[in-house]
Amino acid sequence: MGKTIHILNGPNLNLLGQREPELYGHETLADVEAACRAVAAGDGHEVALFQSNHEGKIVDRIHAARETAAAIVINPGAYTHTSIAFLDALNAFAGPVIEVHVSNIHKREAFRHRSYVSLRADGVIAGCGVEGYALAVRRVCSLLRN
Ligand code: CA2
Repeated sequence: MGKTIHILNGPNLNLLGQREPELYGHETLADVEAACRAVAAGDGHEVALFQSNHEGKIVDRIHAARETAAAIVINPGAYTHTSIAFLDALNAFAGPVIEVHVSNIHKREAFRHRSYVSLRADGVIAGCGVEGYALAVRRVCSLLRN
């Protein structure tokens, strides 16, 4: 198993920092990647950030992670609430999985309260803004240490 932590992002998250800052903040995915890299480096891990608006492309990335990743941090975006394909792919990944949501999905519409990915995730961080990604990487580092 490689030492890379894969940070996967679902649809529309390419817009982070560009739209709806009241909900998703001012930081971009590039900022997220830099923050995660700094945390991971402390434990000698690398990070690889990927975003796609296409469900199958993320499924392919999860499959690839089986060979190349030590752990997965995933914000599935709206696929959180619909994608059994993500759940099935993540179930085939052996390492730690942490699910991240920038907003607090439990404070929002009822349809956002259910997460298929949570059925596999070892931990869930929601409502901590983009800081949640770095918190997730911190948790992954500690799980990989033990
Ligand atoms: O809170 C989260 O991180 C979400 O995963 C974000 C998804 C939403 O469908 C989930 O229910 C919760 C939406 C991502 C949209 O990202 C944008 C970012 C900036 C501007 C517009 C959309």
